[in-house]
Amino acid sequence: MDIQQSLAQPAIAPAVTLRADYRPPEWLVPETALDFDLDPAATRVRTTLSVTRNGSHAEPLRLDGAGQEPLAVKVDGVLVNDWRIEGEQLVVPLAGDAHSVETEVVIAPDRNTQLMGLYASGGNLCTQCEAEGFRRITFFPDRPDVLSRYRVRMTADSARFPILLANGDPVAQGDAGEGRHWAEWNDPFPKPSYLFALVAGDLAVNRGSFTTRSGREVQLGIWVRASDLPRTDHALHALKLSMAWDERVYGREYDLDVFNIVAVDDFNFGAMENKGLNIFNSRYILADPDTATDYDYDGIAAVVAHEYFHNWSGNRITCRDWFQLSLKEGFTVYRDQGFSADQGSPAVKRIEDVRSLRAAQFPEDAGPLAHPVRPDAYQEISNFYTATIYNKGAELIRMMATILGPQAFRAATDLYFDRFDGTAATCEDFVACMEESSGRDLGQFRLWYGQAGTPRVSASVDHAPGGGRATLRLAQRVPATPGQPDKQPMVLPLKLRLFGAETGRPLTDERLVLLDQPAETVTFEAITERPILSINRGFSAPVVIESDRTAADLAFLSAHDDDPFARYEAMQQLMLDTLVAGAIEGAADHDAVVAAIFNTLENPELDYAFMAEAVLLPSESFIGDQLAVVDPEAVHRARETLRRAIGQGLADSWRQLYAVLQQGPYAYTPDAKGKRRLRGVALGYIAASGDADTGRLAFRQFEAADNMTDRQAALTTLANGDYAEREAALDIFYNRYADNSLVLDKWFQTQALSSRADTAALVEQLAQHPDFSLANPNRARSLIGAFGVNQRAFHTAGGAGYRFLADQLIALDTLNPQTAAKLLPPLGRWRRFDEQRAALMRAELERIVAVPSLSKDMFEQASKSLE
Ligand code: 0A1
Ligand code: ZN
Repeated sequence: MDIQQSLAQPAIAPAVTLRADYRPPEWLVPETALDFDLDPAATRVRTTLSVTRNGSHAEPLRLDGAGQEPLAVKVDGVLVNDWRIEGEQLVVPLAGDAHSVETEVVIAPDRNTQLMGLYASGGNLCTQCEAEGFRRITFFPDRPDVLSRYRVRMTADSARFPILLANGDPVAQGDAGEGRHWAEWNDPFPKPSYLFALVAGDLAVNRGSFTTRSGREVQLGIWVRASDLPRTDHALHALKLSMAWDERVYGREYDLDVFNIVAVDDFNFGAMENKGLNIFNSRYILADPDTATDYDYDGIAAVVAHEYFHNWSGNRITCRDWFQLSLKEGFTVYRDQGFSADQGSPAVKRIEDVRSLRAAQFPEDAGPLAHPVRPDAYQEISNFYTATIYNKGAELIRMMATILGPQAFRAATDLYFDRFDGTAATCEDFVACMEESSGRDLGQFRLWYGQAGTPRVSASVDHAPGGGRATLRLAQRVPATPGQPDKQPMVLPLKLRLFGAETGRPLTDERLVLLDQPAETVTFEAITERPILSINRGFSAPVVIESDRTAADLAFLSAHDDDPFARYEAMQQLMLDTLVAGAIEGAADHDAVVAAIFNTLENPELDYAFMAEAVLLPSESFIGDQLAVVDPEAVHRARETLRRAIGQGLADSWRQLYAVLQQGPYAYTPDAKGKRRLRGVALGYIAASGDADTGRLAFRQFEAADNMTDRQAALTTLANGDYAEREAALDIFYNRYADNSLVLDKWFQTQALSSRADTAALVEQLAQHPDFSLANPNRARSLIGAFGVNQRAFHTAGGAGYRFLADQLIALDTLNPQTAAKLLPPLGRWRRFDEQRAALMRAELERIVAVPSLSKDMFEQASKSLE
């Protein structure tokens, strides 16, 4: 009955699914009718499938389940008993080529701690079916290439669940007697089971409408608990902007009469694109100036857009199998990045996206969990919702757009949407459309889908003094990754330009070089002064550039490059070189960095948001990634020393900026956001200078702030230091927001990310705090997830941080394997550390793998991390 809610079997050599084993489904399911008798303790699900044999074969119908026993099985309306359970599948022999098959099960949403399938959150009922959650609701061929039309009937207690929502359009509703009511929804678009959704609850709605360019009026609704209603306007606005943007930029219109979004507090990921009924983690819906930062506002708009864009890139055209996940995710991330770029500064957006690629995807690609954008094998598909599938996948689309150019790319996406509408497609289908529409050969480009690892490109320019020709030597190397020892050269689209070292003028136009050989030279004529190379402009390829540019050349580019990304990048490289020298040698010359920052702050042509990005130092983890063996304390010292030099060397500039950037009442405009961001950076550098008034200054900002961005910036500064005001600020913040779980997450996270020496001990204490709970994924991530990426704290000598993380993951795995497995990767980076740390980290991984009845999610991640 409800044994389906118990967790996975002991993780002894879980089965591996191979991409090469793909076979079309044996049975199709053109129509699905679901009848839910909803109750948190025992929900009865009656399912009627119309099934048709696909091709000529004699195989029985196989329906996926997750441990549940069918209470009854009917074929063409008649009870049968010749069915059997094989593994987790219900197998029903069928004589003809078309039948109706009915099943009935009872499930227990209130015992569902995995948050997959039908579960309870905040007293409401909701679903999450991607990737394989639908089988936890009912028996079904739970694979993305079985597309079905769904009709859903829900009956529930009228007082507890006054609102009943499902995919598609509402059809009818009525009274069911005995205090219960019912509603029926119909989705006319065939869809895979992972896009199924229902919500039952006591919800209030912020309604809007959008008229599509062909004149269809769409009713929009953002559904939340009544007290959260005032915090839904930003999401609703972002939804309307997204709908207009997709029409304008991709020619894609919405296709149903209603589009609903529901926010829930307990959610494993960010949000889910269920057809016509998106379900969101509330952190990506709820915002007002008092509780959400500018970063949160931007994240909400991006995720609302992402899920909305999936209606075409994901729902109308879905994935044939889960190995094709990046078909919908990489493309949709690329689309949401374009949307966000158009709302504000494209340069700043690109910098942010590259920063997160480097923070999450590069280490993944360099570690034990590296996998291609189109993987070849998995044990648990939930483990493949990764930065590689999403963010590197988006970079692949971006490179194709760069190679084709904007018009040809748009023509190619039109072809793709037209040709594959209503089908389950592959990454190959997408690339073939790019090729066919543009006439370009993308044969070698396809290696990007199959080869893991971040390519490294070396670049150096020769120029004889007084001579007219410059020669650029390029070479590429793709590092070995698990299961892929040898790599072939890839196609790397590199945008580049030369600048004159003497005049500061560009010496060439921007060129797009497609590096597709192991090594190549590019020549430039009529170069009359020493050239300085600007390469990978706009981050045109997701690679690491190794160049011999000096500190002086990088400082020059940081001041003169006309590509804003390249300018930022030159500054980052200059900082990184200085920090790496500091970490390895214990000291470094800081003057070039300080001077370059000064020039950036003094440049009247730059906007504040860009300045803020450009003057921020690379993170400790990213500095660590550049070292042969990471020494977390040396990295921390080098970074703090440089921060102090910048703080002290430019003390007047920071003070002046801090005063000048103070604003009147809060506004959410690009200019106001930029000012807040740069002022926050200035406060950080004032603190780094060590001036005695820092605590007072930060506390004053903390108290005077009329918005969360300023308040959180001040709190972060205080939490990182040893100020008298530190405890008071943390207490005030906690008490002020004690009933707002999203803000309490910030309270936990800010402390877990602290750069103080005692953070590891503090995090252990916070895990005992009455407000800490592993049952809520946001809360678990805010403490455990943040701690894992705090390089200094997590790697505190002695291994207490490793033990703590492993303890938490083992506990969390019994509740929610998916969320637990996502937090494991920091332990898998043991190869990057000294022997002592590596041994301690391995020991914790071994302890995890040895846990009896470990989930297959955790088993896969932990065992691969040990290899
Ligand atoms: N398709 C969603 C991501 C997602 C994946 C799995 C989930 O289940 C726990 C939830 C959401 C997206 O790309 O937004
Ligand atoms: Zn997505």
